Amino acid sequence: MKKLFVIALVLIAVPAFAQQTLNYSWENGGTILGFYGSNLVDASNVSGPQTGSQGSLLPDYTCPGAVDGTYYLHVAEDPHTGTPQAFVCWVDGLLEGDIVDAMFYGYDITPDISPSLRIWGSYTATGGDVNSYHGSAGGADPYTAGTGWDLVSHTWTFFADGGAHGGLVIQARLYSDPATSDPDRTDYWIDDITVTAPDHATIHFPELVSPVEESSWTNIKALYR
Ligand SMILES: [Ca+2]
Repeated sequence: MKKLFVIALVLIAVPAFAQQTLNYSWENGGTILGFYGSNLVDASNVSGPQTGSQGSLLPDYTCPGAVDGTYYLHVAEDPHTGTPQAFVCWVDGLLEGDIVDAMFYGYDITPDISPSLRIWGSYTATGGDVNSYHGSAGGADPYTAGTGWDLVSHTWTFFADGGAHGGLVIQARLYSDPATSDPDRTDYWIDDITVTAPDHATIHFPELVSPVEESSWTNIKALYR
């Protein structure tokens, strides 16, 4: 009887799928996997102190450097309009009911007011790529707290929509002030994303794109002239 009880406890303790947890903090020189909004601009891999704009209502501000390692991500909203999204991770190969947990740091020095960031998600089509948008997956209501490098996190229960959805994009959403019609721009910094997903899924983070891959055919020919 006692042995049966122990077996039952073990069965309860084992999750349905083994989980994997991966971390990425832009140390490979990557930027973003994609974006939404033509005003998501100047995605770049940076290091050390960075000074940028908070829009026309607030003075410029300076991020002291990476929260983890040496490098981190910079993006900007220019001009202010809508809610631009930077795609910082893509989890593909997900199944109905899978649990995906993600967190990253966004830099914010203004408590309770914009500029701020949020963590959000969107679905991608089964068999599609990171840009095969298939609807919002929701996200976390809280914004970055405004204390410097602030952690935002969310847990999604994957909705496969009968097999139409196969992946989840994890986004950094940008909220500038004023939300529209600002003559200035707002700069944002992001670092240190950690994602947990089932073993059968694939977690994609930004990679360094080599100059040759980015070159036009003309430039490639010039390299070998
Ligand atoms: Ca880093």
